[in-house]
Amino acid sequence: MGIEAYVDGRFVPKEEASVSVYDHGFLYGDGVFEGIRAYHGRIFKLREHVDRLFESAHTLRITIPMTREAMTEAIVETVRRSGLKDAYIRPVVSRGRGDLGIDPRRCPRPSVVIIVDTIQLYPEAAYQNGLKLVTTSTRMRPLDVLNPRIKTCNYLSNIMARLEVNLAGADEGLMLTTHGYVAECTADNIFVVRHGRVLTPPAHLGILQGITRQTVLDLCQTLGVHAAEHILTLHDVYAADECFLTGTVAELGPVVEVDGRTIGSGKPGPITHRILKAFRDLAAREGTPVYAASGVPAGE
Ligand code: PXG
Repeated sequence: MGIEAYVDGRFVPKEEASVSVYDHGFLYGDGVFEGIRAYHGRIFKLREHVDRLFESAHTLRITIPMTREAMTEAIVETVRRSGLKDAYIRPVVSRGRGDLGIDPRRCPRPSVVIIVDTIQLYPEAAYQNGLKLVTTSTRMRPLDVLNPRIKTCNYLSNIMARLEVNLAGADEGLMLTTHGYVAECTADNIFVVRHGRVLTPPAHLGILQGITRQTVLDLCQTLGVHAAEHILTLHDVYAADECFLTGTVAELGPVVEVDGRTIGSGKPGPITHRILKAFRDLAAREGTPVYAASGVPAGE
């Protein structure tokens, strides 16, 4: 069975799935999206992702033409039709089809697309050997320009940063606020470990409030590991005992080098490994079942 995408209420083979060239998501990046994972036939943190999608759209005054329950069901159904147990899911809602002008009033109906596909994982070596980061000269866009909490289809500042990462031959890029505080990476949040304490930049600084980030903060509490939001500078990162990134794709990615400085022992640290294991255990047992409802066991 070929994979189908959901496009405005219809399921279309992925090769044929498309939106109009007049869609303002394409013309202006005027839209919002989510990146979600399914593990072993269960969708991880689905409610949190759907809530964030609706909140992002609400701030942009994009009225998603379906309820949260209908969106949730459409996501589950798109995965179910794919037959995939481990999947990457990409709901996208754009302003919709308009004319050649930015005015959203010309777009009567937002477009809703749900793409499901296999997930391209980081190689296992990245988890064993760790990632190398560089700080990018491209800063996080300030809160009063475009709030980074909104997961918009406009990723250009992150992409500008990613170009710098590629040029440097690094694995990921660390982005600072315009005041020089550590914010996040181009597609992940960042944590450091120092003297047994797990620290991550505060949400109010202007970052994407990652669902993996929140899961890690919650897991630390369960594990009895001290974790807190804290303002961080590059010095704090360079001097950390451990450092790791969090994101739906990366899960927890250990960092062993930042701007040519070795972090800690230069190997993924024990606290990072402990939290990664707890995260994988949680992801393996939690989540919205995709196949159980249709009578097909959501087994291994
Ligand atoms: N920061 C940024 C800027 C992100 O885009 C995260 C943090 C992590 O958030 P979650 O909720 O996933 O823990 C993200 C999200 C991709 C891709 O397909 C991934 C993201 C964004 C855009 C593309 O690789 N990650």
